Amino acid sequence: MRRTLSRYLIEEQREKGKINADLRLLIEVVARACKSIAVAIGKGGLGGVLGEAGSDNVQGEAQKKLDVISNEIFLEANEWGGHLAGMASEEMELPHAIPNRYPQGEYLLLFDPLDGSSNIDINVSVGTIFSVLRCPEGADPTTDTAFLQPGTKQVAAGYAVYGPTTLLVLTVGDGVACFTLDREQGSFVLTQENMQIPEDTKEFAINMSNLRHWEAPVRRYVEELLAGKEGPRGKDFNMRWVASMVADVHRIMTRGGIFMYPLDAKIRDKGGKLRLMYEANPMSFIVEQAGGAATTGRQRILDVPPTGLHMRVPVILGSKNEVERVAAYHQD
Ligand code: P6P
Repeated sequence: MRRTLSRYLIEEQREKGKINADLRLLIEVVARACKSIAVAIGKGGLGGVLGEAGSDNVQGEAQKKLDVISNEIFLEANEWGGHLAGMASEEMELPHAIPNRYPQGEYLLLFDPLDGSSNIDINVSVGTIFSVLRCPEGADPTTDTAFLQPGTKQVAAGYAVYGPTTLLVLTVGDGVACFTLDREQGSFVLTQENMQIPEDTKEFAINMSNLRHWEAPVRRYVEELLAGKEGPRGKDFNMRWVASMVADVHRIMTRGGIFMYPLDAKIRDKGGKLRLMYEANPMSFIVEQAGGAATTGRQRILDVPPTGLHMRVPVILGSKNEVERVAAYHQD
């Protein structure tokens, strides 16, 4: 019996009391937005949506047309439902207020509408990452402060992968479920429940071109992996780097591994490459719910106190035993 996303959410709400009707609506609307993004991406060169938008985002990065299109899809899909107090996006400097003509809800939605967009023009998997927080009582959702909560406060998180299949991976704090888009029916169907990341692995993911810029603990860890069977680890390791966080994380969710975007000399002044609020926190919530671990090297990512909406952090996540080893090397 096929369990669609809607049925799974109804069960989480009615049988397990894990979510309420507003959060269920929020997740269903986000899933629908991801379907629209998948359609836009799927058109590729035929839809006139490839290439640069001719604008820069708050990070000073050139926006792709699809970055802007995906962001618009998220805003339009989510502002009328009455489930949100506000939204924040990698593509917008300030939070997006819900227009007065719509009712306000209790949740805050943070998202990277299209992560890995540098891969779009070369037809490599990209994705959407989202995180859900409660809006604090009396907080003004048009200012950053309402959003600046540690990752432990997330009530839901997920990502969509736009690849050979379109997947939605979701946690509401009750384990991790994976849904595959049935393109004929247009519905997400549960294809894996209670995803678990193996605690050990033989596969690591890092951009090796930054090796000379890494801090000593990361260099030590990676050099030990490269030393293989003859080295201190006593086994050979394999490497994968898609350079699309959603694709790299989904591989780890599926077969284990360790993903690292550590601090390096080039990005030290920015605090890291990946953003805490809508990349590291949602992915860390999902990874921990699947029995994995996620650290900056010095601190559990979900405990990091945010100082800004677009704050960056080093990210080391995946198979628990490997992540803990890297954290231990940072203690030495
Ligand atoms: P690099 C994509 O631009 C991204 O934000 C993540 O999805 C990905 O893991 C990382 O940057 C890739 O960075 O330095 O290898 O291009």
